[in-house]
Amino acid sequence: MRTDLAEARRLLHRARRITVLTGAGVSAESGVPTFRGEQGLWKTYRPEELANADAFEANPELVWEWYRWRQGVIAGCEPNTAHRALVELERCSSSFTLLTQNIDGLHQKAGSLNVEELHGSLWRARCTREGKTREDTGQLRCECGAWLRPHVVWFGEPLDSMMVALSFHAAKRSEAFLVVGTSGLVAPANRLPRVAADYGATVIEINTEPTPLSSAADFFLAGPAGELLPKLVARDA
Ligand code: BJW
Repeated sequence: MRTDLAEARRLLHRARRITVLTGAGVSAESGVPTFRGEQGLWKTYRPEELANADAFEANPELVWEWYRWRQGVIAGCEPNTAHRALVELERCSSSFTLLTQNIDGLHQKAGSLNVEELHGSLWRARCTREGKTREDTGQLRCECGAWLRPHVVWFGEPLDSMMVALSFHAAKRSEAFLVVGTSGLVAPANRLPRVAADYGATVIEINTEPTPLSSAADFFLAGPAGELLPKLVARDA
């Protein structure tokens, strides 16, 4: 595994098809708490208490209250230089797919266009009876009388099958695959970098810490995404 940013940049700019997988670390410099680690959201709130279907069934108001609190925190956050570098990378690429595990919407707020939200969106709700999704307007119940729930993917729930198929397809055909700010602990997203590597992509990981994905990466760039991504994406450096 190499750590040479200039060489990683050269290979990235040569790639015709680019896929990026992001996690909570990409939004950390915007002030959005990550899940795990010292400053992680789950140090304060245990996921098994709130981010799962059983918890919702037992106490939907409490789960909604937690999501509303997170909406409040994230509504005050702006995209950072990492999000903006990915907008620039998309603008200059002929084929670009951004796969994000984040539910905060900051990639879209920055201006990214081709974004797949693998774990759903903090800003959408879904009817527990009919399955229809809508913008979250603060309502707790659907017109049909059933509970609305956050349109996010909790543990043990399947991701959207079309999105999963699209993600693996993108990984397999990419020439460069960037993995940014994810602990690489959560399946199925954590399988994508290795699949991309197996199909011949140059895999470039950016993280403040090594992860279980680092062994599959050709390059590991250690440091904050907001600092390293602009350097990696810059054409005239
Ligand atoms: C920086 C930085 C900076 C910081 N710059 N870097 C055993 C038992 C039960 C289940 C399983 C099991 N084994 C496997 C499973 C499956 C399970 C899973 O993977 N569990 C593992 C934890 C073991 N997966 C699932 O259940 C998934 N579904 C599934 O598999 O379905 C199968 C199925 C098929 C058919 C029918 C039924 C089922 C669903 C996973 C859903 C994950 N959902 C969450 C919550 C979303 C809602 C919410 O937010 O409330 O998604 S969990 C949470 O983790 C969230 C994230 O998207 C996800 C990944 O976290 P991420 O992004 O990696 O964040 P962190 O905090 O972990 O890491 C941050 C990283 O950034 C760190 O590395 C830092 O170093 C770095 N960093 N600052 C760069 N400035």
